[in-house]
Amino acid sequence: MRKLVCLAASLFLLFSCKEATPPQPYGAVPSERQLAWHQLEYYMFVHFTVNTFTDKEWGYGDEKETIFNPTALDCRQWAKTAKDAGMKGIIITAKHHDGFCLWPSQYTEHSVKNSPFRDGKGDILKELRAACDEYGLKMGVYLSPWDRNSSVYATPEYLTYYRKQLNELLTQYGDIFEVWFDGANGGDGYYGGKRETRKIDNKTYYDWPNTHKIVRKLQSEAVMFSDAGPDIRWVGNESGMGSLTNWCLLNRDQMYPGGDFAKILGEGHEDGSYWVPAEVDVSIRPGWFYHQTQDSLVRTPENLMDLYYSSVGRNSNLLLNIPPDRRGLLNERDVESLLAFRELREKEFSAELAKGKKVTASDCRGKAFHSSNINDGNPETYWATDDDELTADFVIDLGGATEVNRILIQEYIKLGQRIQEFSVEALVDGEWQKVVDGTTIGYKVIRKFPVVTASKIRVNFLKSKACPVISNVELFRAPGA
Ligand code: FUL
Repeated sequence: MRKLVCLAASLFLLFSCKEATPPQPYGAVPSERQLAWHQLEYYMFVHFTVNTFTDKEWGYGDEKETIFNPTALDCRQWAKTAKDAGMKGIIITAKHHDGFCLWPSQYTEHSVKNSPFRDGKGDILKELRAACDEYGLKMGVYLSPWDRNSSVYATPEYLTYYRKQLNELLTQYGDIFEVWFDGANGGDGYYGGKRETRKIDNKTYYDWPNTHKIVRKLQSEAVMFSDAGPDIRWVGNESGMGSLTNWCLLNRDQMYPGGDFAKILGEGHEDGSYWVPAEVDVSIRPGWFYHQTQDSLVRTPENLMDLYYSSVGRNSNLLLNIPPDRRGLLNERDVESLLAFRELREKEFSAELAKGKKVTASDCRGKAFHSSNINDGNPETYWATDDDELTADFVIDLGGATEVNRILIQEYIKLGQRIQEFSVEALVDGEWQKVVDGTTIGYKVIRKFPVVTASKIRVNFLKSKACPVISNVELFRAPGA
């Protein structure tokens, strides 16, 4: 009898659902290039330079080009590993703080062209491009603004040099998906033999707006990363921790790379006027560059899984650094851990339980926005409530007692990031039990909870800036408790 009443109620809701117009976007929304970036989720960082051969993290800038001598460099091995690991691209340190260039820049002698690598005829960017194309990966570049080798660093002339190098990178190596602007600057360096400390004003020296224009002009689809965007922001730490509350929004106008903003960058700004989502950059080893002494300290697959939850699971992308060793290869230990992490991830998310199950909601904006859109596998359809319904819930009927311990939720971010507070409950033996308390959602959140044997799962949107707009919900029974 109870079942019949429920069926009648849901049929009533379905047919009472009216024709309606879509919700208006709320606040800042992502650009096309940002939407494409969100979907990448997980990609590789490659830190490689003279440091690999001097065992340093920050080269001083006085390293002889001749020390750069990888004996078996193979970008195809990097790309194959990235592909096998389930990553979508590779971002390479074309030039780190030491100023040594992995491509034969025509504007400096401090590059591969004066090293024994490929008898001075080598170009790692070119080799990486070919490897990324072969494996269907995107390619990005890191070009350190701080240059401890350049004699003109800290003068206006350096800016011209920096931009010419950027120009080389953005015109000679095909499509670039992300340009990484690092904010680090420690002051002292070789600087063409002066060996002194050079202070610059992070806010004004680099004239970022005009550098950004170069990127937009030469690679209109590339996103730009820095502490302050303009497209993608640093998450504020290098330990792999995205923030549980994570707005894709930022008041970036007063911010700049190298400023003191780490505390703000995790959460972003709830009232931010620009869409600037967070990227979690973290290394598989304690250092960013390869050091043999750290061979025993490679993150385990389980640890990488934790990183995945604290990055991709918290509305951020994961940029995981795998530093090549002195051979120019990703070390066997790192590769093994990466591939085992992929297997773990596949097992973790292999049993999806929500797809095709009946979903009923407290409110329906109209037929096109019915709650059945949240588990139809189509990211372009979504459930939305009426404009004035800022609190709402939906219930997924699992069709019988089912073990579940993970939930994945996505907002339809083309219409902005709206949810401020949500909770998840499970119906266990006829009683609703709360399993998750949450704040923001955004592109994606994945939350763990102890296994419950539930017949239904209810997601409550408790506070929202504008009517909830949800494109996808998935439930899993991951191995373990
Ligand atoms: C930092 C740099 O100083 C590190 O060496 C590394 O490149 C990291 C990704 O960014 O700011």
